[in-house]
Amino acid sequence: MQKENKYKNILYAKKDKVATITLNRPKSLNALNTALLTELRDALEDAETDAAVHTIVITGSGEKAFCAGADITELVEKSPKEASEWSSWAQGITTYMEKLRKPVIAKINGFCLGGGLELAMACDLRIASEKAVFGLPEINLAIIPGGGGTQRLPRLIGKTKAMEMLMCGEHIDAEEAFRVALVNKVVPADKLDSEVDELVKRLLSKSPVTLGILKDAVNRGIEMDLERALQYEAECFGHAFATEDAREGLKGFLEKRK
Ligand code: CO8
Repeated sequence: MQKENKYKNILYAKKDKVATITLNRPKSLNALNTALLTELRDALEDAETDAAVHTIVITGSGEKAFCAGADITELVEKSPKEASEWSSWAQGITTYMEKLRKPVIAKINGFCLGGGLELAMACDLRIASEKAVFGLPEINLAIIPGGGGTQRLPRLIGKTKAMEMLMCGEHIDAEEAFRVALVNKVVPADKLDSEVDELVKRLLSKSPVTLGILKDAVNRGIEMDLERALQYEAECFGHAFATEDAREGLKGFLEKRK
C-alpha cells in the first residue's frame, strides 16, 4: 500500500498486484470534474506502467454513489467549443482505460449515472451492488452524453434498449442492468467487496500478457468487419503463442501441471 496519497480527488492504492482507484468526492456523489479526471488519467498511467500491477479496480467512495456523472457546476460554465473539446479530452481518458492492456473492473456501489456510467462502460467487467442505479440522464439537462455514452451503450446492450435509456433519461435498477447485460453480476451491498475480490483472484491466476492480448483482440476486433476481425484474431493468436506463458501453459497441460 502506498504511504502517501498525492491526489485530492481520488484515492489510489496498490496492493497484492491490484491497483484500486476510488473516485473520492462523496459530497458531490463523486462527480467528475477536470481535476478528478486528470488524476484518474495519471493513476491509470501509473497502474498501466507498473509491472507489479496485474488488475485495476475502479470504485466510488461513500455509501451512495459510484459516480453521478460529470460535475454539472463545471459544465454549466462551458461554451459550445469548450464543451466539445472537453468531451474529446474526457473520451481520451475512457478510451485509454479501455485500451490499456490490463483487466479493469468497475465496482459499482451506488448511483452510476451519466459520465459515471460512461466510465464504467469503458471497463472490462462491471460488478454492481443491488443498490446501484444506472442511467444516462443527460437528456434531462437538454445535453447529450459526451464520454462515449451514445456509442458504447448501444454497442454493449443493443440499440433498442440504449435508445430508450438515452431518450427517456430514466434510471434503471441493478436487476434491470443485469437483465440487459449492462453489468456482469449483481450482489448484495455487503457482498460487493468480497465478490470483486473473488473475481480479482480468478483473474490473477491468468497470464497478464495473454489477458492484454485477449482484451485487445476483443476491443479492436469488435470494431472491424468480421473478415478483418478474424484475421486480427489470428494475428493475436500468434502473439499469444510468442509468450513464455503460452509455452508453459500448453506444456503444463500435457505434463498435467497447473
Ligand atoms: N454534478 C455536480 N454535483 C452533483 C452531481 C453532478 N453530476 N450529482 C449530484 N451532485 C451533488 C448535488 O448537487 C448535491 O450537492 P449539495 O449537497 O451541495 O446540494 C449532492 O451531490 C447530493 O446530491 P442530491 O442531493 O441531488 O442527492 P439525491 O439523493 O437527492 O439525488 C441523484 C441523487 C439522483 C444522483 C441526483 O444528485 C442527480 O440527479 N444528479 C445528477 C445526475 C446527472 O444528471 N448526471 C449527468 C451529468 S452530465 C454528464 O455526466 C455528461 C458526461 C460528460 C462526459 C464525462 C466523461 C467521462
